[in-house]
Amino acid sequence: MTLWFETAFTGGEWADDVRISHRDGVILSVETGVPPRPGDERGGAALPGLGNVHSHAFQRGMAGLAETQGGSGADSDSFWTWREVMYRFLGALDPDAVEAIAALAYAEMLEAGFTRVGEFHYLHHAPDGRAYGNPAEMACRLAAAAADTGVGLTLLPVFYAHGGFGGAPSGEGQRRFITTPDSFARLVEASRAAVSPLSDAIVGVAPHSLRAATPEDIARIAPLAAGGPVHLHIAEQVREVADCLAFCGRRPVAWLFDQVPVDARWCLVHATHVEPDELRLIAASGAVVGMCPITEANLGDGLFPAAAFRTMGGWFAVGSDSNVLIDAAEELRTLEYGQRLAGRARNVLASSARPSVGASLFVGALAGGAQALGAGPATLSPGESLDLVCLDLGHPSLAGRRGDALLDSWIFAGRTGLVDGVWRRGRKVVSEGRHVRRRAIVERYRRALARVLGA
Ligand code: NGQ
Ligand code: ZN
Repeated sequence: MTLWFETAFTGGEWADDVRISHRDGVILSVETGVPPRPGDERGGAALPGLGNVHSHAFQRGMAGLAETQGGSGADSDSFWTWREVMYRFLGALDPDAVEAIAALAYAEMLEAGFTRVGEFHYLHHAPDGRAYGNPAEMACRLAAAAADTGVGLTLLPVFYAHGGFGGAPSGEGQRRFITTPDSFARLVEASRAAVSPLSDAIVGVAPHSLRAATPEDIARIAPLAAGGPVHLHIAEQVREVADCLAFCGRRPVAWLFDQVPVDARWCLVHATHVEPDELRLIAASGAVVGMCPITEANLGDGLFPAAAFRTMGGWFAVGSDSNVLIDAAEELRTLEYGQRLAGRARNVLASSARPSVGASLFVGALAGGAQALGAGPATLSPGESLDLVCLDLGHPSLAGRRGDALLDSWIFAGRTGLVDGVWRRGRKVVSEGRHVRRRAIVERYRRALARVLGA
């Protein structure tokens, strides 16, 4: 069906009275300044769908369950104790539960305005650490959740071999993640088969971190991406930086660039603790920094120097990571607010070329997200996938707004209900703010969680 919008952010700019036709999930034509024709489906403000570059879908199932103090006082809780809670939770997950949880996470992503997800997938094996009959069984379940919800999937099978720098042995809690370079190559092959039923899935690879993969491992496995994206967690916690310095005398980002060629196919997830010379290395490489502001706040990671990085022309994107709360606008808002609080300033991540903070954040994350996910340029233009988010112009938060003010008001002043319809690959998957399969997906999720949590 042909779509017509009162206004649309087609590429970097706005146009009014926009008519978009499509076939087989791809945009055929975009006309501007034209009235709707009978039979057109009408909407308010159309935006290209945003990429969510970093998700561990299964962690959606434990959202809110790691917010109680474990020992005595705030000092007893850290990223590392959170990780223990997370490992205990994943110990109880079977493939059915993973599929059910991922379907809810992906439905919520679409409802929030994310149309493609980078799934950083490391929960490969059975609870006893043995591979499933199909080594990509879990990847099949993630693909099924993507098919069920319609979200675009960039699957990033994770290589995880060690428990710390220098190839330190992995722990019990990590046995579901572990592969060798050889078994990982088979897993990537099986992952390609797992996503083959999806029309436009992309497969990359993800060495988990410099703790879990040595530079030699990374050099061996990065080519398995075969031109697709390469993602890596890096420098998220100060302890990780200290351990890296103790091991090799270099900081994580500096060491990575010493050891491995990093280019625009790479996404460095977090990169929180970086010095100016490391920032310059990242910016010059064209790699995308995948910030996950809500999760980074939740885990007490620290703040990436995003303002300085933008000044250097660095590429960035956002990810929902732990999925403790899935909301595209809130990721962008949290990103800007972190910079404001740290710098005691206002309107930080904008420029004289684009003074609107909301538009600067959105345009930046759109371009960086598409690049990091190996997808098309995320514009509403002929030949591109019809991945489109429509904001409700009747919502009070958008009253009287036009142009970039729509993005500012969505991101900074929106509560719920601003995202109205979402189309993914030409299919309407969110209507009146709700995923079209929400009821069934929630029902299955509730059953799975009752089983997993023993409630
Ligand atoms: C993960 N998540 O793999 O889920 C990690 C925690 C780790 C984040 N870093 C585990 N946010 O880094 O070892
Ligand atoms: Zn992560």
